[in-house]
Amino acid sequence: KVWKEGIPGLTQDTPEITKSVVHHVHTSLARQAYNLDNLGAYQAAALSVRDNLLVNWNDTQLQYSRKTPKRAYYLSLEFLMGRTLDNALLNLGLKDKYQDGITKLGFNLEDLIDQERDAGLGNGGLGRLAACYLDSSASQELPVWGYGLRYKYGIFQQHIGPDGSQLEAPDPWLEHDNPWELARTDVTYQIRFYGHSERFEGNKGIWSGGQEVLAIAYDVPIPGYETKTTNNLRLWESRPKRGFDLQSFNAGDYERAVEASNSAEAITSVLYPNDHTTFGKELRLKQQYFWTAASLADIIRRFKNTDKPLTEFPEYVSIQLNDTHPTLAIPELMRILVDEEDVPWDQAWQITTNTFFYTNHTVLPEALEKWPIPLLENLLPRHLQIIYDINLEFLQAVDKKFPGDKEKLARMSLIEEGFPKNLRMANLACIGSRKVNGVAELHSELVRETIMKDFVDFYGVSKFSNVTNGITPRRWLDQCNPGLSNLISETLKIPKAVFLKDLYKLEGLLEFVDNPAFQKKWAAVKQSNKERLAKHVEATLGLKINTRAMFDVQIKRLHEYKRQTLNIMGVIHRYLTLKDLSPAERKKVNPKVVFFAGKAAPGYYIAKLTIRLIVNVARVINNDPDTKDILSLYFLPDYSVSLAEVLIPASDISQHISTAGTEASGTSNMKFCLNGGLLVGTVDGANIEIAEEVGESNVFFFGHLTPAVEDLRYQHMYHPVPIEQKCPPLARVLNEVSSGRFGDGGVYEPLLNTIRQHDYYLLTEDFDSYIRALELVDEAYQDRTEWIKKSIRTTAKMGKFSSDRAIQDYAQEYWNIESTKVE
Ligand code: 26R
Repeated sequence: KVWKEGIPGLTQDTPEITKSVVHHVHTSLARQAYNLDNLGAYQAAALSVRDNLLVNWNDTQLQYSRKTPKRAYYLSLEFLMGRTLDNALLNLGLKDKYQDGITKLGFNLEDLIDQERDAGLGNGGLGRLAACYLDSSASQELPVWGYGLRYKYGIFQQHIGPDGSQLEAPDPWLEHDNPWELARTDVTYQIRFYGHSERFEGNKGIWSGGQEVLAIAYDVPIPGYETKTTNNLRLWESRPKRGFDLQSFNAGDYERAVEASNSAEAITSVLYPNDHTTFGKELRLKQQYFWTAASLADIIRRFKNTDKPLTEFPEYVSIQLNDTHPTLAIPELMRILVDEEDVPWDQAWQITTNTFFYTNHTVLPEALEKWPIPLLENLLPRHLQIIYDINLEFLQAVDKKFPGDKEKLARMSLIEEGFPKNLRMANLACIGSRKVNGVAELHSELVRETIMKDFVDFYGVSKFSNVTNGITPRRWLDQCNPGLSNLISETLKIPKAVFLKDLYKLEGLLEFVDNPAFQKKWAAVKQSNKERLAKHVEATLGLKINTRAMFDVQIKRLHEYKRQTLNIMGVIHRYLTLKDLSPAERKKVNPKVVFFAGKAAPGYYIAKLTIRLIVNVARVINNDPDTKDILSLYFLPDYSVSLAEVLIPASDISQHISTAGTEASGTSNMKFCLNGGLLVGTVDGANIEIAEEVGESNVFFFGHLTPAVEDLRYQHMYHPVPIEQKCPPLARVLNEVSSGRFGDGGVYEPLLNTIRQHDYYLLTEDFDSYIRALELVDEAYQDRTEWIKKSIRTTAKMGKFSSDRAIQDYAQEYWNIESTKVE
């Protein structure tokens, strides 16, 4: 009884809230009101909100342990969470109350929200998807936990140097205490590396020796929207097993002793900033094993607490592999079952293949993970034996089904022949999983027809399906665009919570498409979001932006396949065209502002050169008195989730212009449309499904289709046509760049040559139709009322793209889990 009375409840009234914030100022921060700055006030407010999250977190976890529902675990090397305070307040339904309390304390809640640093533990789409999926799982009361790494440094900070190049700086996001995590120093596991493996009968083995590293759990509460359910994201930190190696220390080798401790800490020190190019670095492989081994040990320990036999493991546990990064979980589970739990090999394989599910996020060949066998042999000797045993059995089965097809065996083998041999992670993920999925219809089809073709023949097509990606409407509508969210609620006469939990409800807006008063309000929200962005850019970069212009936005990682180059060549083309006009003709042109943002992998030379070109083109055209009122260009540095939250609601049109068949899905396309922005895009990824929903007349499509791409590439290879012949307007643009119109032309030659020579991403093939599509955008924007109607229709038809729908699909068709109400 004494215990029960001591358990804290939720802090829900304004007086309680102010009391709790002041309490944290005095105790947790040991500060006082008179010298409290915004940062201190943010920290105290965050701790107060955290108290509320933990009340719900405790109840949720207690419920899970008591009722032992089947659970799902989302293994992702990246969780791109962004900021937490605003989102936590919205999900708890306490934003107004805290606003009130914070005001009473003499602060402004929005200022405090701005103090928070982004948790940038991801590169781009894959990491942000994981974050949206956690929000949707908790919001739908599903027992789902995330497992990842607690990187000391997240995605690097991007600066622009004097010559316009990207410069990278570390992201010390944990510099001030992180109020959103709890260190669980009692939840630790020892993770082995190196050493040697002995084999015994029945495929058993013993792995010993080598080096052991400690994994420490940090828990991040994940609140659902308008529910008590508060799930968990468990992030692992690596530490040396003993402060340092005592043996070396006693032997007088202090340096070596500290070295070992440094190498243990190095494992979770930094997020790898490559996206779509593999590097084969040992430290990355160590990260992957460290994280999968700690997560599995934790999952198995939790399962064992239920006293159920291991044969029932798949009845209680589903594990989703976010891309191939966690694939070592497959041989690791086999190792635990066979070597440590004495489960017979065949039974262990049954358990394993009923537990895992694998999502593929890209078909680009350079992004398919492969690990050199010698590296594995040294780092994880026992796992390599297990992998060879899995492979042998698998290839025997393939040979039985397709006798004598040596080439098929070579393609399907887990091992790629060569010097060195390589382990193909996608093949291992596929054969070790119950199901494999792509992230949009077209992409899933490409998975079945290209990288997984042989596996479809072997297993049958039903193992390979699709779950189209989604985004959480809580963050990507209500939080980033409260004006629009309020307008929708007021128009449909339903509380926000109704459409934020069932996004199909937005269809109600269709009734108001032709209502002039509503159109006016719709346009006013967009306008105020453009002004909010302009204010942000002025405050951070000191630049003044014309908010009466059309805002055209391309924000995503820099990559050749995403074709930011096509966009910048289009901008230059527009600039040259405007220069050719007479002053009188120019007066008639609608002004346009083009925004770019995005990071390039630090070693990706061509992508970095593209940034440099964009920045230097901006410097010229923004200062040209002939055109600066009708065309301007900005590269906003250090793209992040928080910057996206300001940019997306302000966009009139956004660009999703990958070469057909290369962008698996894209998710920002959905975010723009949800916020009433229109798309110009290729027939690729989720663009296709968006157009299916909103109608093709509301999307500006251009470019060749996927089936044509292969043929065109073949032609470029064997029957090249000079660019002057193939695409004269683009040739002119390239020549202007070469000739130094935007600063030293020679610098850009390597970038220009990618287009002139192989043009792998087919800019010369799509340029004309791209320019034509942008002209159609201009024409459509002239008729502002028609444009607003398109915008309303687009938002109204975004129901499908809620991550709630995607998570329901995983829960029902893959994980077989059900929601449980937390009392
Ligand atoms: C192996 C390593 C270098 C690596 C490869 C690829 C690391 C990270 C990636 C990122 C990939 C997998 C990624 O982010 N893919 C994106 O996933 C999004 C969510 O499904 C899609 O919307 C997007 O189209 C796709 O590019």
